[in-house]
Amino acid sequence: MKMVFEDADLNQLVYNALSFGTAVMLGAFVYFLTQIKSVAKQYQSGVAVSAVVVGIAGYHYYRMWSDWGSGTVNEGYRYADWLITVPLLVIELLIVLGVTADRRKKLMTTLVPATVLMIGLGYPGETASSDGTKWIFWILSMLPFIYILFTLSGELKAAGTREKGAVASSIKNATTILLVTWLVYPIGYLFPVIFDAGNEGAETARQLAYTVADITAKGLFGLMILNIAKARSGDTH
Ligand code: RET
Repeated sequence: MKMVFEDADLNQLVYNALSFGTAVMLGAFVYFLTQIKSVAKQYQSGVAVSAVVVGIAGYHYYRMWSDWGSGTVNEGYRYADWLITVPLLVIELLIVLGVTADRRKKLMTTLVPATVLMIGLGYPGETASSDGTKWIFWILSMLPFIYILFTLSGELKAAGTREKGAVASSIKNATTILLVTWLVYPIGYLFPVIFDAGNEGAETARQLAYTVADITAKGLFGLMILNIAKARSGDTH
């Protein structure tokens, strides 16, 4: 078998993680599909978007896993995946957050381009081999990242205090998941920079960090979105 890494154990570890990612995303896809009708009509599109996100990710994980198995790695799948799914995650959140349609539109017109910019600026750094280039694109990508996190956490906090009971607590849970998981990405990116570029341990840590963060940011976050939508629909069990 051709391997991406020389170290067979690390190679296998990443291979298994990508396989696990594929399975979770596809399982979550089926689950979210079954849940769309369980919430009130105006929130159904939020749950549908969750399904679309994990469906798209399931395909990309399948491609990354099968490529890894044949000894090649294409970081383009990961970035193509983020390019589509990160704006969708922002949209699904805004659908269930209970902001006015006007405010939602305004937020989308700044947040969606910011997510595209963040991912677009990350890709040249991710594929560069020099540490200097990686740092430059990291810093550039951090600017829209910080803007997005500040804006979203402000909206989430406002919604958390505006709402009561089950809706408020489900919004608080979603806030925690969002803030913690999104922070993993810029840290994971830096593993090969901080350690030696080409260091297989650092590359493995990066792949595992991205995979765990993707499962949490799409799957677990999708469950939180579903909880908010259910609480809003008056169905709190
Ligand atoms: C990059 C490049 C380095 C700097 C920053 C990054 C941020 C990436 C993020 C990705 C989020 C992905 C999600 C996927 C979920 O499905 C591109 C690694 C800031 C925040 C939420």
